[in-house]
Amino acid sequence: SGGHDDEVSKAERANRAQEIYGTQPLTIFSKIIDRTIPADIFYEDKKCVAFRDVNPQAPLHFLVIPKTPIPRISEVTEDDKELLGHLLVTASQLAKKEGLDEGYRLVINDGKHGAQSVYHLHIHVIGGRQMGWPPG
Ligand code: D5M
Repeated sequence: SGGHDDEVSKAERANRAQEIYGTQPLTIFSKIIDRTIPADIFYEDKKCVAFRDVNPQAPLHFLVIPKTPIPRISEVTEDDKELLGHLLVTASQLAKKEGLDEGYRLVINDGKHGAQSVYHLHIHVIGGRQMGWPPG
C-alpha cells in the first residue's frame, strides 16, 4: 500500500522514517509532533499538525507539517501525492479559519539555496500584512 499514513507510535514512526529516509536524524519537529518539546499546536489530524512559528515573520505565521518526517520537498515521490494535497488543503482551510481573508503567502523552503533550516518538510503560512515580491 502506497502513501504515508496515519496514527502510529513514536517508535513506529521513527522506524518507518529510518526505512524510507535512511540515516537522517529526526528533527525538532518530530519532538513537537510527539509533544516531547512544547509548541503552540492549534490543529492536528491523522496526517499532519499545525503550530505557530517561534520566529514569526508577520502578524500571523504558522507551519503545517506532515507527521511523517519527509526531510524536504525535493525528496518527495508519487507516493506522497495524497499527503501533499492534504497539507495544502489543510493550510488553506486553516488560513481561512485564522481570518486571512485578504490573502497570505505559502512558502516551502528547500535546501541551502532555499534557506531551509529544519529538515522536516513544512509549509509556512504567513499573513496579516502586505507581502512583497520578489522574496529575499
Ligand atoms: O523554517 C523553519 C522554521 O521553523 C523557522 O521559521 C523557525 C521555525 N521553528 C524552528 N524551531 C521551532 C520550534 N521549536 N517551534 C516553532 N517553530 C520553530 P525553514 O523553512 O526551515 O527555514
